[in-house]
Amino acid sequence: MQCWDPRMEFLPREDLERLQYRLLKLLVCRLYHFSPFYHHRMESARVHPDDINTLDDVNKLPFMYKSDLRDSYPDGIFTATTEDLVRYHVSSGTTGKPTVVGYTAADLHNWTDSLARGLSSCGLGRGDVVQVCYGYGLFTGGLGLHYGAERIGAAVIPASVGNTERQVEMMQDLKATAIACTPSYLLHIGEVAERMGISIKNDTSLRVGILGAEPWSERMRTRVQDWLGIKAYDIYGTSELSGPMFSECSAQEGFHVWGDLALVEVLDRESGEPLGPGEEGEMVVTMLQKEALPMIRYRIGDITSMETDVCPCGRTHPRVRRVTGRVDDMLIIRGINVFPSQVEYTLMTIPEVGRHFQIVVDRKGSLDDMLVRVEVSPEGISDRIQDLIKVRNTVEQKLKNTLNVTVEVELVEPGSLPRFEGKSKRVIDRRNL
Ligand code: DLL
Repeated sequence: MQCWDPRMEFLPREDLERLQYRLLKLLVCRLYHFSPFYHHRMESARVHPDDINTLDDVNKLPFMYKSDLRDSYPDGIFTATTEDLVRYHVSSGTTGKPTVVGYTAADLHNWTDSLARGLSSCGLGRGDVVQVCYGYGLFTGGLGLHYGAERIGAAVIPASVGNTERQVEMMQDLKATAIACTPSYLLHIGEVAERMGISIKNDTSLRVGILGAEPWSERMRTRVQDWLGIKAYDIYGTSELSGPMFSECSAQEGFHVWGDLALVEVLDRESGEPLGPGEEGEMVVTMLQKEALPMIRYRIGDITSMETDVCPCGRTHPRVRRVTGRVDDMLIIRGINVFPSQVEYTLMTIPEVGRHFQIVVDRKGSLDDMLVRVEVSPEGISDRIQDLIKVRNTVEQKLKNTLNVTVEVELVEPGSLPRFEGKSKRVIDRRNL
């Protein structure tokens, strides 16, 4: 089995928890005494470093939110001086001011190491050729995966996004064995390859996909693996935590959150109470070793559940299940909560439905109206109107059963919906326009 840091990855659980407690205590002491922001936060929450005496005491600490980063734009809550910084990344700021993340050399080292562990646990190493098709630049995906893949001794193709035909040529010519990109971009690359007369499964050396930066479903994994002949692994992260950090291992049963670097909690969204293994709630992360921008109990807003048993691969670090969406991705349709990931999961169970869909939400009179446009798959194509009506009715019925809300379905031609090179935008909500 490939493994980057066996001593740490297989550390007995009690030792790991002891280490986490020590790191937490150290972090809290450092921030309380040296950072005016964290000092004030802890004082307001009436918590002192002396109150942190077990790992569970983490729940005495106040939460942090994205707004803390925005309000302190660009570097108001950094805990390292500019002399100690070696990199910045900046988030796109689609919902307001951008957020800036600074890194010291040690931060970059740990970030890269977390990726080296993840990539090795997906079976990659020396001799592999990793085509990195996440955006390079201010987005963390490109550079993050680039350095992670280099650290394990793989050869990197820093392809970034776009110029998709060229991507396919490079994949063939340089015999890429792995690709790192968003799941939506991989779908696009697969289709472009087919139009070029190239089957990724039969005509390339690709065997691994490191796919993340947006939600994708288990059903989509099955489809992508069957179609492209690869093993598709989920990778998760956010710029505030460093970037892509936590990926699945060969077991493909959720991503490992490296416990020496991060303490993860899954909490009930309303009460803030901790949830048990398998219970779905909001992920909250404390970065235990970050120097420039430590995050304490950061409420990322992502929804998932945690597994605390030891992974079938033997690694002892906690695992987090697929992120099904963000709290703010949730659509409320006539009072019912709907996640786009539920729509994807349901659609991917229907063979007549292709790989692409779009959700359009509008208001008709005083009622919310949800339309799901789906591309038909080759199995679903027919010139008999009755066949198409049957497919549409099946899709409507299955969506209604899953979502508990009636939605209208429109079948559209293969290739007619937008394709994405980075994160996909599958929801158009016209209610607030
Ligand atoms: O998307 C970092 C990244 C790059 C992760 C490459 C994986 C691969 P941000 O742009 O800050 O950072 O967006 C972070 O994207 O809070 C989630 O809502 C979503 N997200 C990231 N990975 C996944 C995933 C990067 N595997 C936000 N599944 C997060 C579901 C994901 N959602």
